[in-house]
Amino acid sequence: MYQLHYWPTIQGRGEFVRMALEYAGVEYADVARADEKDGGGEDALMKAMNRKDLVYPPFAPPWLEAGDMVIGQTANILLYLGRHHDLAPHDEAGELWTHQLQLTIADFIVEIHDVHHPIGAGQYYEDQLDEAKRRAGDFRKHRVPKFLGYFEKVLDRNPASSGCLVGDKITYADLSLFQIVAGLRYAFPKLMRAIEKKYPKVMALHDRIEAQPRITAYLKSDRRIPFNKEGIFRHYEELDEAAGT
Ligand SMILES: N[C@@H](CCC(=O)N[C@@H](CS)C(=O)NCC(=O)O)C(=O)O
Repeated sequence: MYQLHYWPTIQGRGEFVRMALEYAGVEYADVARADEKDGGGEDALMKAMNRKDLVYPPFAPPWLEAGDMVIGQTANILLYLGRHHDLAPHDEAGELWTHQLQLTIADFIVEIHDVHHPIGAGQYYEDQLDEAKRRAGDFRKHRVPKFLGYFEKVLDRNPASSGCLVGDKITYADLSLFQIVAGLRYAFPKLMRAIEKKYPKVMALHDRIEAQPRITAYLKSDRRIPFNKEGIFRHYEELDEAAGT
């Protein structure tokens, strides 16, 4: 059985892996989410991170333990899951294209995070509020349209015209794009209400993923951690407007 190692109280980057595991119907242990008495909790994650016996140590959570392998980097974990659970095409070009889309999503995730922490991830939000406001204006005006516009274009150009990003089947990249839309709606509700209609294919893909039976069940379950102010997607009233500056 797979062991997912990630922070126990946030969706964060771990959620992109959880979405793939849940959609594939794969059994996994979300290690740090177990009770402390059963070896879970943040301490367990810290302990796992400080393991001295790992010859190939991951840089940061999430990582996935699959048999003897310890696989770090969200996009790399998804590359692995895509291959083993039919969540991506099996030909080289299709596999790389899906991975490329995921790496672009990874870039977007960094920018989404940096809106509320533009100066330092380890510093309090309140201590970088002015910079966060400036960053948020630029993010809303330039970066959200650029990324969402890109994915709309990819959906539009998919030769299979399937409504999915790659070929005619749901891949982990589609699951990740769902999570991006869900997160942006939570963090920037005013902005999203104002701009969503410009990206009809992205929004339709979100709805289609949400309606997949295993995903619907997962989203209703207590395995899905609610969005909160510690994750990557954070709702701060002062960072959300219908437009950018
Ligand atoms: N590029 C890595 C980034 C991993 C990462 O930044 N993880 C965060 C949690 S979402 C973390 O714990 N970072 C600790 C740090 O950067 O010091 C990935 O996509 O998995």
